[in-house]
Amino acid sequence: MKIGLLGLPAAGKSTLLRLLTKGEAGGPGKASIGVAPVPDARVDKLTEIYKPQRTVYAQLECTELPPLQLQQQGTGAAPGGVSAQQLAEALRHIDAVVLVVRAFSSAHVPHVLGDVSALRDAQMLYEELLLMDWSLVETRLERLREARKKGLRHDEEIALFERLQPELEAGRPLRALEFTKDEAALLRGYSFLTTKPMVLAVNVDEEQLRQRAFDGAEELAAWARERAVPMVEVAALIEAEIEELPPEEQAAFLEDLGLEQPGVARLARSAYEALDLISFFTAAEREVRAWTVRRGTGAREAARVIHSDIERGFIRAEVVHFDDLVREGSMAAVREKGLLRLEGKDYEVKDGDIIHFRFNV
Ligand SMILES: Nc1nc2c(ncn2[C@@H]2O[C@H](COP(=O)(O)OP(=O)(O)OP(=O)(O)O)[C@@H](O)[C@H]2O)c(=O)[nH]1
Ligand SMILES: [Mg+2]
Repeated sequence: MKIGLLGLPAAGKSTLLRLLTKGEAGGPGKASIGVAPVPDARVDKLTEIYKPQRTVYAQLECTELPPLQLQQQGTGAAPGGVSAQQLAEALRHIDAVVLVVRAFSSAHVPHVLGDVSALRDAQMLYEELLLMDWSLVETRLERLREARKKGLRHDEEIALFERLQPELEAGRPLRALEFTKDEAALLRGYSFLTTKPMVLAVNVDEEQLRQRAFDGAEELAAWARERAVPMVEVAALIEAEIEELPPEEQAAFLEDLGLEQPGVARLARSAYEALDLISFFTAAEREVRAWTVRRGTGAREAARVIHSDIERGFIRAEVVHFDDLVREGSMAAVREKGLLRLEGKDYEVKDGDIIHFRFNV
């Protein structure tokens, strides 16, 4: 699963990527792709219980997309950068889009449009995605109509695409529309962009973070809510500074800012949830670890994310839910109360299941 950071130039994408990936990516001279741990209080709790040699959080691959150039918006400004087509191509390879918009003001970093408006920027990015899909539909329709002149029928596809255009023009992403099974199958062949889940990251400065407000915050929140886009505020620059501190000092700084956890942690979590991913855990003295599957995955298939041998040799899954373990306090108590379940290959894994797989190879 890969998430892509999309934004105007200097919105703070690289700073965010560096934070998300704990310095693996996004720095000067570093890759623009890296792995972000997804924070999870349940994993912390299991670590407390098991005191393992190592703890591994769920992970998301994160990448910075080329900045959206303004000439793509028809304003004729800003040379350089990649073409709209190259950007669309880069976007096709990602599973969820994080729209990064800037609310911070800075004399050192001028905004490409002169003034700062997070709402305007969010709208611009959103409309760009709609436009890219609209163009894809348009190109495809032209080809299909040409083919029809030569006697080739593609009536269903033409009807579907003709329905999509006005929806996209009205600002509705394909994600919000309903399709029949056949239509959905047709669409899957195209990797449209507005079918992907989106999260909005608002990059605020220290003052805005302390005030819990920035210009236009309410309008932006309403805009995001109407589109069912989760919105997360992050203070990229300060959080990056806090990251540089020794771990024991970090908590005090976060607390001073009124934060329970860094904004970037909430961002990773939001993206994970927007992708409809769930975590199951393996827990032992050696390692406590969160594993990622799509909601609805069966036990045997889930075993594959650990190792293909476990999937192949699957016998059964011993499952206890995280909540049950924490309530009972220990695995021994869980067993005693009969809360440890034996499940077969088709058992649907639930978010928060702690699983021990029995297998032989
Ligand atoms: N004051 C302030 N400056 C910030 C903040 N976030 C990022 N910056 C600065 O803005 C500049 C651009 O940040 P980047 O993270 O490189 O932004 P970007 O979106 O990756 O930029 P491009 O890749 O060039 O499009 C850097 O000088 C950052 O230090 C912030 O929250 N507050
Ligand atoms: Mg950058």
